Amino acid sequence: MAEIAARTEVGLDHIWKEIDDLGLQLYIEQLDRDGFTVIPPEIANPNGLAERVLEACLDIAVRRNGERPDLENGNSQNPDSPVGDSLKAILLEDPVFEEALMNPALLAVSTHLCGYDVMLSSMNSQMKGPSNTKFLVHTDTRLPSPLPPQSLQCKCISALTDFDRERGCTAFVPGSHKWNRNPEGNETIMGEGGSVKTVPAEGAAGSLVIFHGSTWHGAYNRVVPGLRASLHLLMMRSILRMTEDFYDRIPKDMLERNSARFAILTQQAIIPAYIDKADEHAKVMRALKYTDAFEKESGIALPVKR
Ligand SMILES: O=C(O)CCC(=O)C(=O)O
Ligand SMILES: [Fe+2]
Repeated sequence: MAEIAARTEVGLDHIWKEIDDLGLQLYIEQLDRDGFTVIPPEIANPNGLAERVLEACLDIAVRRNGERPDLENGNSQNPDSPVGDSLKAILLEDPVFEEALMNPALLAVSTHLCGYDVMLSSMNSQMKGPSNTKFLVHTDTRLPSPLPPQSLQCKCISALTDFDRERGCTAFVPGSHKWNRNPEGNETIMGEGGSVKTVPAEGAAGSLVIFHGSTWHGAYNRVVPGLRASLHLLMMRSILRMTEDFYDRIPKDMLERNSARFAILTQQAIIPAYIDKADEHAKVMRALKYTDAFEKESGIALPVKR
């Protein structure tokens, strides 16, 4: 039964071709088995993307906080936070973030998990220094248990500096995405006093960590000097409410220099709540403009035209 349902899923042939072309088969297998995967820089870091993203993030930190983070020896400004310091809402600040969103490996794997109507919900950068505060194990799907088996959303974490356990990388409970529930009690605690066994998502700078919305995860404390830098993209199915608002906020020239898929990814084809029939009509027509352009560009019909 599941196989028949899967074959009728929109764009399935396209996505398998993308996965094959990019050499991602093994990583998709790991993702489906363990709930997470780490794609190496050879595939996930075209044209030194991560290095350029890191530079742009450091520049934003200077603009916003007046100080350039010291990756070698610095501390978080917020050392009690397990996530360190966040730079939020950065997509519009530098064209390199458009490239980070359009990274073919990121899109292929996000589409495998969430379908061709997947959208960018938020993009932020994190810089984390040494800390003792425990990062609690959680899922990113903000629903009470039981969680649905399909991924409602997925998180893509681009490692901008090396990721390993002592440098405070992301931690996963392999296979937990199949348990369809959130961790509870001491399942949320890693290490002493906890009952979950986590594994580190290790990889050189330029690697891309991607995980299913129901995968239990947290992060290890950094125990060596300096900062771990990462870029986090939350990708969500289009029926959900997005974290950041890109609707009608993407400049025309940005839409023009990118593909029709970029407009879908940046929420241009959503239909926000309407107040009357005329408003509904206007919003549907606006959405259709972007949906049609995408369908023409890709030959892929989006699942629902609302
Ligand atoms: O910082 C990390 O490695 C994980 C953070 C996290 O929980 C997330 O981005 O969903
Ligand atoms: Fe998370």
